Amino acid sequence: MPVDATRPYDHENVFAKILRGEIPCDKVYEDDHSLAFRDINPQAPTHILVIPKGRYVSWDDFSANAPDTEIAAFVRAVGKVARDAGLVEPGYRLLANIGPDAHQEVAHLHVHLFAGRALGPMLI
Ligand code: DGP
Repeated sequence: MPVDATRPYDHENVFAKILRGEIPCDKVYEDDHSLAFRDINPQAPTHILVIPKGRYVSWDDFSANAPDTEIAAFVRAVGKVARDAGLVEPGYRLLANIGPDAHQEVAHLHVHLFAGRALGPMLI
């Protein structure tokens, strides 16, 4: 069920449980502010989710409320995950679903990183 990204943070969302270690994940990267792990239902040969460790529901919440250090760290983490996975060439796609119209299913901000095949034009 898509989430209402304007609601307060739900501490029982699945990524909050992953961050607390209550649910396992296939981790590919972690630093003080960010965590990256493989999507449980991959839509491409490489499908990684990158999340800030802070409790943010949406891009709006994150960009308005996160300290600059967390925002910078998250942007750098996404870039590092792509670089370390060798994806800069031939390329990759980043996507963030925010709110019900975009079918955001998990109420913790996450960026999808898709790669590993020619992805074709983006269809929305
Ligand atoms: P979105 O529609 O952007 O909110 O996508 C949420 C993604 O989260 C979806 O691609 C599946 C993934 N996902 C949901 N539950 C889990 C989980 O428990 N573990 C992992 N690794 N991914 C999950």
